[in-house]
Amino acid sequence: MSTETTKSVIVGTAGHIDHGKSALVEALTGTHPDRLAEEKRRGITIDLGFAFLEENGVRFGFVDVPGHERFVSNMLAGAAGIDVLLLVIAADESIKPQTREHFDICRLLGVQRGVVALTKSDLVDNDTLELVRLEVEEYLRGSFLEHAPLVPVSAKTGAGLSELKSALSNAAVNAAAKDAARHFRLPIDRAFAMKGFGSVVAGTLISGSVGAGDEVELFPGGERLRVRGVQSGGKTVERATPGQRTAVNLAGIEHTALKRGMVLAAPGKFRKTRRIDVRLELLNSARKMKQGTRVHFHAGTAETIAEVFFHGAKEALPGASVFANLKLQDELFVLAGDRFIVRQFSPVVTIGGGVVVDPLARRPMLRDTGRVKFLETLQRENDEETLAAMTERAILGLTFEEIVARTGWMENEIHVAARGLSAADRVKTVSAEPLVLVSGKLFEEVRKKIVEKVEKFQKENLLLPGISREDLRASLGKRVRTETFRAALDELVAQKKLEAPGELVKKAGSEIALLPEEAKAKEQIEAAFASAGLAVPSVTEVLARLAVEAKRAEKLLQILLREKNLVRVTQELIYHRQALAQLKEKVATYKKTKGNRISVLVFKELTGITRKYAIPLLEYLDRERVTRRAGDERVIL
Ligand SMILES: Nc1nc2c(ncn2[C@@H]2O[C@H](COP(=O)(O)OP(=O)(O)O)[C@@H](O)[C@H]2O)c(=O)[nH]1
Ligand SMILES: [Mg+2]
Repeated sequence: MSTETTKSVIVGTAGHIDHGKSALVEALTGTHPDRLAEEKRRGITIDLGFAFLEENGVRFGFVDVPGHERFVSNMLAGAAGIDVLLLVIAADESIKPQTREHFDICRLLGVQRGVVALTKSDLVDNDTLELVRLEVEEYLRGSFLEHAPLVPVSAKTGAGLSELKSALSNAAVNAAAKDAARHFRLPIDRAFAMKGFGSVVAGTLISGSVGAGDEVELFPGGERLRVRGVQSGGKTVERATPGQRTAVNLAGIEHTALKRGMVLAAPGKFRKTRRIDVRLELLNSARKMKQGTRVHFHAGTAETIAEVFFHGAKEALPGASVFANLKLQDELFVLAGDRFIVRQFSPVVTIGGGVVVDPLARRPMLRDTGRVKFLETLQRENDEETLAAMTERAILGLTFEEIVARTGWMENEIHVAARGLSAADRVKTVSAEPLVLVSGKLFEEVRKKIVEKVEKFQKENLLLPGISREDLRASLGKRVRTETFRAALDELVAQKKLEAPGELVKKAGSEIALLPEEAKAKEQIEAAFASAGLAVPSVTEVLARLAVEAKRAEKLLQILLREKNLVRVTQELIYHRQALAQLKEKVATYKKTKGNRISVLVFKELTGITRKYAIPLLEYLDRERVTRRAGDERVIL
């Protein structure tokens, strides 16, 4: 191990009450971990205690837990972040109920390594010690502690302490370091006020880093808070990195609004949840669990009640490992990969635990037959497979934000996975920035729908040149994202299946086919307005003179308007494009020769029209920003 980088490791005690956990922590660190007056008076640990030790280049943070069965929920809050388990078994009592329960919990929480301390070795003779050693070895066979060192110690005489320290150091070397480069997450296990500082929260920093000046988000409430200062391992630091007990001084919030179970996290990235899909493992000692069973649920430092629904099964037998959907009574913040513990509703004993597979799950539905396969894919933890499976099931497509909230991945991880899938044509990137992914199947459906809608529209509106983009978009409904629509349309245009001139979309190569009498009528309409100049005839009058019936005449007029050869100035007044262009020229010439102000009267003289036409035309010029109204006059712009 390099000497310049100090490794930070959390050691958590576990074991039955009175087996000497707290005394051992004191013997190792010099700090007695019991903090509360009641704990000192009664001589038992009620809540979590903390102590620090630097040894062999490792910064140890000790979390000492209560052994009493009534305080297992406090124990759970402390067990959440531990790297190395210090399993404490008194040599004069051997394995007792909370030895088993705490050990089950640590195993279910995925703790990977640890050391066993056979405490109170001063109270027993060698034969007893050997007997206990054999019992413990037998008990741990097949578990993650099978090959862990068993160290006899005495907090009273100091025997075995240096062996225990080196055993802990060895375990620390092999402990996987928590990653400071990931998103910041600190499950809170304590909140208090400190004189002169204000609100402080503390917990084991499990991921990312935090420093003074950072903005953080408080879950589940979502409050954005500013970090005033940070302590790590009991010392003030610029930034706290993972694997240490971390205290964060927060601005802008009362300490009474903060409590155990809340989480501080990187702001704006995550979502709280009430429905999670999990892999649930039942202990052999548990009872058979039925659909809808209520259990106590613990994740990180949080605790709530959960209702259990099995995917693809009606019940789970002791020792089983199954996929389940948990409906949580309170909203929590968990990420995929987080471990949890479930305890029987009553009497309260630990019955199982597992790992969160999808933190933002939908409620279980019978017709959702693909869910188990989906969860199996997620559990394999291959980024590309996970992203492909998530995209497959996203009926609206998947946004960058959703991916972060569901996976906790970093930006570059998401982009790498998305690029890989796009290149292999397994998902469609319909927008690169911000990233939006849809499945190939969904994209093809949208393409197909677009072509169908355009064809249907053109069939029903033979005299119209195409459907407007807006109408086409609306015809697809809300279940198609705008990004998906745009990408699909662009692709259809690029492949020359559709054309999209201006605001119109039409089949490639389609032209309006007019019958000879329609073509003639269309010319007549245009000519009527072209020859009228500014004193235009009424629309009804023009259309009535044609040889085609009213409905077709109206459509021909629409074509001329769409082609912009005719322009609607008001509901009643339609002008030919040329007449309006000439008018604008006249006004421009007037400005050059006579100045930039013109009254209605002068405008009427200039154009030779009556008030009936003059006012709407001036308003039209205002809208076109050729003129601007100023009292009774117009300013020519
Ligand atoms: N003789 C002896 N007594 C011990 C030793 N360690 C702890 N004790 C005593 O055992 C009792 C329980 O210890 P404590 O650390 O509070 O146990 P915890 O409940 O596991 O934290 C206390 O009275 C301690 O003084 C030891 O190594 N030798
Ligand atoms: Mg204790």
